[in-house]
Amino acid sequence: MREYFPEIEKIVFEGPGSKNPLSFKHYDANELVMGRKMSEHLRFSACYWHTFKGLGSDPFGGPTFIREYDLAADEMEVAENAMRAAFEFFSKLGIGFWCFHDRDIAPEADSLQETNQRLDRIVDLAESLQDDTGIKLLWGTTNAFSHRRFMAGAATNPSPAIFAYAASQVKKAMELTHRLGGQGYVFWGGREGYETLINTDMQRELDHLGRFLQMAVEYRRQLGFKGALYIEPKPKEPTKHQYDFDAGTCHAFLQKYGLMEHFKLNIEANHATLAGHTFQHELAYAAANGLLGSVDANRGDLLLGWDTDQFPTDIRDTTLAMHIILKAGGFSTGGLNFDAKLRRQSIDPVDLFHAHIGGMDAFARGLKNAARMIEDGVFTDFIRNRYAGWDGEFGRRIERGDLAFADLEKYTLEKGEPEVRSGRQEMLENLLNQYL
Ligand code: XUL
Ligand code: CO
Repeated sequence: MREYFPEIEKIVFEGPGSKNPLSFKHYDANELVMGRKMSEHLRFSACYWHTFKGLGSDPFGGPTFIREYDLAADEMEVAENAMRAAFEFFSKLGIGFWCFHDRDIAPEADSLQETNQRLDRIVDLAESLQDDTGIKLLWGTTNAFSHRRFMAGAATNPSPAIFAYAASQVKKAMELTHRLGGQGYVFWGGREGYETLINTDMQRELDHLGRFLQMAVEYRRQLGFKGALYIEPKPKEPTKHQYDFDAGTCHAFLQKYGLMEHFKLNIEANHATLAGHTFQHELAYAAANGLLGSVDANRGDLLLGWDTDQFPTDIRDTTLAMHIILKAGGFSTGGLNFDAKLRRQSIDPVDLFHAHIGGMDAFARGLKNAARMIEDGVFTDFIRNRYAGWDGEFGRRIERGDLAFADLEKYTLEKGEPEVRSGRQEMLENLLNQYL
């Protein structure tokens, strides 16, 4: 069979002392961390769109990457070659999962019928490649944002016909995800937002989005799809304001439309920072509200205000993220999907390997650091002690709802000025650095 990465051997763990750039220094799939294999904790996934369909273009220039699998004349042959190249890549990298949008794996044809037939054909191939390699689908999703019909949104489009088109697309993509044994299905509101309120009925659009997702829940039940449904928050880009702004906004939305028990969140690092939060904040908010589902692992750039989707390399970030994920009990259906792309000048296929190896090693270090932080218990103990007053009788009575304002006033008049304590931030920051 034709190879698309002939110069690359299977990437193996060689340890931190290795000088071989095409090896893992920290990610050892079978190493046990807190009693569980690293591969099971981290559940790494590669994404189809950036890794195989992103070709280095930016708003100022076209593609810079030339890929072997793109060279066939027929577009379906290109699609099949790309799928074979993808599975060769996943196998050589030793990554257990992948993710796709419907339109990444098969190009759109002139009618929905024909597009769906193309999808069936390509999913036949994906299914057999999954069977051959044991690589699994982390989640599937729909691209209802690139085609011009979706310029004013999909589920939030002013036109019910476009809402229906998007629903038809999601229905098909859910079926394909189910067929491929996908462990989840993502809703990222590509253009579910607005450019200006002068032409937008926000209340109506939000109600439509709520109804759309209720229909997705109904269809999940009908299909017998057992995978999780996720919303992926993002505050802006491509629209000026995206309705799924951040974890908090999605939480309110899910509650309003009766969707809390059906959805979790797919938290993306660069979307968190675009929303003015840290990656850690979004994970912590999701975990605190039972919404932590999956992660799109990447990073932004402090000096650029857009979604640069770079591969994660910052050990502090991966450590703090894994600390929250481990404390929340780890992933079940979710995982760490590299929703990240090569820089425009990284034109060689080998750059794809360097990028993923770096991301996997960065999260492996994060995992090991976070496990030590949890095993040593210093941060947990500090936080427990900081709130210890709430474990006493008085604190418990407030939490239980036994006391009212008048009782608290009486307590305060009796006890006088309360004691204050240092938050010890600098000491804890120094301590954190000892784990990195
Ligand atoms: C866009 C983004 C998407 C979703 C899937 O910013 O993150 O690729 O992850 O549609
Ligand atoms: Co994403």
